[in-house]
Amino acid sequence: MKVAVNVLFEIPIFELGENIVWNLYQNQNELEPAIYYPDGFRYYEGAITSVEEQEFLDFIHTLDFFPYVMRGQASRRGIVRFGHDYGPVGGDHHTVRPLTAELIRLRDRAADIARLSAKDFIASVVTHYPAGATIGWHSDMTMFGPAVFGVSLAASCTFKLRPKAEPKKIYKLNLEPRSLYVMEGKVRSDWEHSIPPVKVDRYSITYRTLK
Ligand SMILES: O=C(O)CCC(=O)C(=O)O
Repeated sequence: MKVAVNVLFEIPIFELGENIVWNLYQNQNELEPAIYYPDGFRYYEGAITSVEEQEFLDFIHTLDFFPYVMRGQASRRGIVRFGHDYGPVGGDHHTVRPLTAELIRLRDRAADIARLSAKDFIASVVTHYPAGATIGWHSDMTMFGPAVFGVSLAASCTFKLRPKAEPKKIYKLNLEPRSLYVMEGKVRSDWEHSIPPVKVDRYSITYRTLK
């Protein structure tokens, strides 16, 4: 498994349009590029195997997704919440089930990799992004605790991050299927994230604690 080092980055390397892209790959030795992430962001490729991914996808395909509604507008992405009910999905309220055995297994695996306390992550959201679906700029609700983690399934996507104080400074990375990311500290409190339109079906499973 490729474990990324979590270090503060400092140097904008190149610019794309009006956005300064802070995606830094700085060769510190010739074999392993050092990857610089925003403070509090951690990324682990290969957190689960392809066989496990397929098992989780089989489980996911049994779920009924609700379109996420934001300010009266149904988005293309669908969600299913587990473990904690924090209100209607836009207009559509649905029953929130306890975390299933599959979700607990994935949570425990991911928390072990990320050295987080698995049992504290009582809220989970499974999100389906069909081709063209996005998630706009946001940071996770303040009712949730200081660490959030997510596992990506089925396809990669671009993941964008920007400091709330400097929204034009956008940091981009690729989230690979079967990878795990963690957001805590500054990237959780002082940054926003978004996903531009995905090309093909992608799923994510996000876990949160409550304050
Ligand atoms: O799909 C993802 O990995 C991101 C999910 C997300 O940002 C959210 O649920 O708030």
